[in-house]
Amino acid sequence: MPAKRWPALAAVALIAAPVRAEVPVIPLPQTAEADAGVPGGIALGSGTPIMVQADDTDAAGVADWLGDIAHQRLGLHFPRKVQQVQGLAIRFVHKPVDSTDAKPLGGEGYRLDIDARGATITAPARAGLFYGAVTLAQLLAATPGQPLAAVHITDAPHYAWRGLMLDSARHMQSVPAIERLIDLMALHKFNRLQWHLTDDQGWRLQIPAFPRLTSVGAWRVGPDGKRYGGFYTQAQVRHVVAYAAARGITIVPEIEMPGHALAALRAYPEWGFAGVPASAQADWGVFPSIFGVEPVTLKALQTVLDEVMALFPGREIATGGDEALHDQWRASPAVQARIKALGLRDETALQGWFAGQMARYLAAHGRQAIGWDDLLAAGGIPEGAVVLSWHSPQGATTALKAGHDVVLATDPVFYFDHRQAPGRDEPPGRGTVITPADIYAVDPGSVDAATSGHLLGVQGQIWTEYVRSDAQMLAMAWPRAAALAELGWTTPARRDWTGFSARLPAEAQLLARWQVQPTPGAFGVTTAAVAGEVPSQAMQTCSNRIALNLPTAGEHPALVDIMDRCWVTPPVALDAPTITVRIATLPFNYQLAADAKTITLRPPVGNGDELVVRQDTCDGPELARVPLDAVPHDAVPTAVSVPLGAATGTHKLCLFAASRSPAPLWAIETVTLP
Ligand code: TNX
Repeated sequence: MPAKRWPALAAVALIAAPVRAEVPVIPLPQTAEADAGVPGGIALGSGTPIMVQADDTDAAGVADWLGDIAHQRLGLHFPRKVQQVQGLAIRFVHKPVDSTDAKPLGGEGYRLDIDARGATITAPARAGLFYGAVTLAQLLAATPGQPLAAVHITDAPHYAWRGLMLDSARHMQSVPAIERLIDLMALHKFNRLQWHLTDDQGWRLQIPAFPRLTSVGAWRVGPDGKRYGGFYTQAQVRHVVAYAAARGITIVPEIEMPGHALAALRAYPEWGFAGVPASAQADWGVFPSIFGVEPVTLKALQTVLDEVMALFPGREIATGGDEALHDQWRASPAVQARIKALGLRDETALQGWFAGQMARYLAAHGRQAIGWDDLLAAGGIPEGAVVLSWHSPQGATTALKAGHDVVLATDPVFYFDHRQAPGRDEPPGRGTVITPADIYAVDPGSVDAATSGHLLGVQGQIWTEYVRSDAQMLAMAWPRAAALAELGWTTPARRDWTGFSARLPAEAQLLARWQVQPTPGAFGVTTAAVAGEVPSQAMQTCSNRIALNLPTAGEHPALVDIMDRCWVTPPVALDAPTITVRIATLPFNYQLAADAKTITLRPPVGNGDELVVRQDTCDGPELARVPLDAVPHDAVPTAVSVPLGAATGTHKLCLFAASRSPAPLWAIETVTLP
């Protein structure tokens, strides 16, 4: 035996240890070994053929994709060949990968060899062939026109579920923008797009069985008094589904129930209870509206699911389940009778029962329900359903312990509606600053210790209350989704922020080629401060409860806590100054349910609303109190002069709007010192 081993050991001693290669690819491949055999690199350029084996339709589809993006985005022409090519070529080899790894590569795994023969992508399945092509595309995009360094990459994902969620209900996006999002997701090896198609503000999916869902439910009058809306036709949906499938992405449609149902209930009031006043239709937040539980309503929703299943071939169908208020169920004698008849404990258990009805219906049709982790409280995650945990890590751990499959969709860190940087140039969004580094710092595996459930992966949510354009939607997602992609794909041992940030310049170039314009702060660029000017984004909100970076009719958004219109500046030098406060009135259009009672209102002394300035803290000495009567109610920031009397020294200032009502919503844009 020992004698036989000798040759092998000698061979090992003669071959140089593999050199880990730095590759400008996000998410980082699991292994990349430099190949010193081709010092000048490999010139793959226009004229290099792409070779697929005859009859390999999977490889042919992937080759089409690679050829198209090389042509459209990189200006390279790779002719397609099916016959053998002897020289330099891009080759697709559809067969199991000989991996030296103990763990065999699954269907999404691939090997990419860049060497004297060109680029060879070997994978057992279409998904792997596609990801090999994606890695090659990123390498080509990183050094356009230059030879590629020889490298051998073996790669496979850490998690099975690498998702984004797009809210097309609050604001909708054009089909080309959704397809651009899909392009970029594919380029970062995402494989799920949860498409949030219904919510209180709009029903966006054409359902021929119930035409009013779109003729009525797709339209509303927004806070600006303008009619807003639209929907996706079945033909458009089929197009998007096929477009995504060609790029390895399964669309997971989401039909919200039983809450977030106002748009459907405006269309079919008989499916629920008393509606909300027309003026409330402009609101964001959590509405009391909820579907009823009569058999006719459940049947109608299952008919909707029939149409959904016909459009979306993927296994998972999301049925919402978040933020359902039970007041209307509590107040309804019919619902109460139903709870009794079903032998249920209460409304919470009824929501669990409701979710179970839908999950069983989907399961009977070979599909799998997905729901938000609010359902845990309902004791009602139906067996076999996947849990989307936005209350993670706690929600995730509870669900995992109960044996469920879980996708981490944690708020706020995986919520891409938050602003990305503290600067005033960021577009509107929610107020917590979530940077790519914040996302990268999450360790998804930490929730999975010692549970019988299964962490499927990670998902980033693009909620769109404040995302009013296609361009902003893409800019909210990227580059943050690149950080998330790496959490989903790359093994924890391979991840490090320094390495990731070294790859961000290549990422920025990639985004530019795909016409995404990131926000100024997303890559850490800060705009120079204007002397003496303190924008709201540079102040603390006093209680930081629901801080939003809201659009004004001025040049910049204003950061305001809708639960307490009160700000504290950084320390500023005072010398009996008169400061200028630019302040605007914004619509107060929020459904806050029971939380509405907890809004902090600081009463004025006079009849009208007032701006109050105090020294150091909000209970400190009062420096000024000026009426706000002259400020027009039109969202245009208006300059108000505030003399601070005899104040001297360096102090923080607390500024708040004193008022008796939550409306209008006072929002400070800037404070300027002389
Ligand atoms: C909560 S998270 C929601 C959404 C909102 C989001 C941002 C979750 C499952 N529901 O309805 O869009 O916060 O405001």
